Amino acid sequence: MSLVEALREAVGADHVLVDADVRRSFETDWTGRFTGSARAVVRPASTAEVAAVVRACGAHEVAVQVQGGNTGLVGGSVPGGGEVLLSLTRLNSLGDVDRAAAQVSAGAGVTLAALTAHARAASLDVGVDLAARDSATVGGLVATNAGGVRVLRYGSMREQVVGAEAVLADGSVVSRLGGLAKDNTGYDLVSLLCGSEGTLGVITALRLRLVPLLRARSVALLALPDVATVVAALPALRERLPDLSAAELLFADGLDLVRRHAALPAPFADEHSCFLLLECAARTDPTDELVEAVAAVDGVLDATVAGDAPGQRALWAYREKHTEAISALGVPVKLDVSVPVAALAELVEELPAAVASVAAAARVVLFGHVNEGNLHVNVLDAGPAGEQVTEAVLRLVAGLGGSISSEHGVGRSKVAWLGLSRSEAELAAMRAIKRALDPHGRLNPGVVLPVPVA
Ligand code: FAD
Ligand code: 2HG
Ligand code: ZN
Repeated sequence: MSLVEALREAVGADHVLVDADVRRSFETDWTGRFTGSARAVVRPASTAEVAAVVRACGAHEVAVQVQGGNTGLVGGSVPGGGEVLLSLTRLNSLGDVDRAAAQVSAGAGVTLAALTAHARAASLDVGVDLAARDSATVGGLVATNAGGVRVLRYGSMREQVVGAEAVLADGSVVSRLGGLAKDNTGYDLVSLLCGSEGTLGVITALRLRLVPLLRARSVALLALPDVATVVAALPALRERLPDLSAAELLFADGLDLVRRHAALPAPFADEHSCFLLLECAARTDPTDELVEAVAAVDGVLDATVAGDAPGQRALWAYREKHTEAISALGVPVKLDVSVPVAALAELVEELPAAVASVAAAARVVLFGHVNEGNLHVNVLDAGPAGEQVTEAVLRLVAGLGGSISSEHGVGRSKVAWLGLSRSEAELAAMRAIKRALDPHGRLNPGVVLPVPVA
């Protein structure tokens, strides 16, 4: 039996897409920077079908490219060339919310928006939120250990995971969906899958922790002179605001770009260079506590607080529209780094010169999640110097004791630079784990680790 015949037998002929035009949207990533051709796109609807696909690919010695919502920003969701692309969006079942445990089971292909709506209907909420919520799937969020705008309060995606079901490279299924709050029975395979970017197993379902639904919100946008002032304000803000859920950093050039892209008004009468967006969420209106805390911040040049939902959405738009506004201007070199918070001001100060030293005409747009020292570095108009820009930025970050990937993952784009953030001993341990679980290198070859996994 040919591979395509075996795939049709596994998932049904309607869900094996071989036509080049139909495959195309699956083969290019969200940024438009990464593309690769797949032998076929396969759309299974159950864990058993995923296992059958993985076994069929194994029998034909063909690799598998795993894909959820294809919103990843590091090239890890599209083929290198010649793989079978396994799209998981049909694994979209949602279990009843278990209110006693504050947990829910979800198929890997459920979008973050669908999960959130489901949790909220049961008066609970999802701890993670990010702008790609309408397309990003829970499988992808766990596979990348996504962060987003509420890490400050609830942690990254790993912290929301109670259990998982996954198909391993040999087609076997591991399943820990029982929802036990305590379970110390050896190696934590579920945790290992978090952040493994599809290289150790195909996640098919998850058991997720939910958080209280806090309906009362308040959002503030502060203008401040510089990053050092923002960072200096953080400890007092965290102390005074037990309901603090988000602290996001913006700069004038990014804000201008978003305003032009989305036709938004200026937030303040005067021009300012640096902005901090804060959100508090609570059971009762947190506006007064937020206003008092903002008034006590040293160095505030201007501030606006929105207590009502439309005003809050308007302030969040300045932050959330950065990614699409940047992409509307071209394909950026997209870097996602973190440094110790104490080094963030130094990083922001040194970045433009580091980029200009290798790409004089490049335009740098910065924003990020300030509490975690997480800076998103988007470089437009780098021309042929994309790799030099990457090297200059990542070496600067490593020199400041930072990470070359804060929340988006390694994907294909950071593989060559992993040694800047991981020691040789760590890399050897990672390779050993990969070889043990995927000895033939069938799952997402070229993602996280180079091929061959020596
Ligand atoms: P994909 O893009 O399809 O895949 C991402 C990786 O996970 C790939 O390596 C893929 O092989 C693997 N994978 C996917 N599904 C599975 C599965 N079921 N089993 C095993 N492996 C799998 N990220 C953040 O961390 N924080 C943000 O704030 C944030 N904001 C974003 C805003 C926008 C506008 C966009 C476009 C992206 C943003 N992202 C953010 C990046 C992206 O949304 C996340 O990385 C998300 O987790 C990807 O989910 P996905 O379903 O789209 O996965
Ligand atoms: C965000 O925080 C995302 O909005 C996307 O992580 C970052 O576009 C980016 O560089
Ligand atoms: Zn981010």
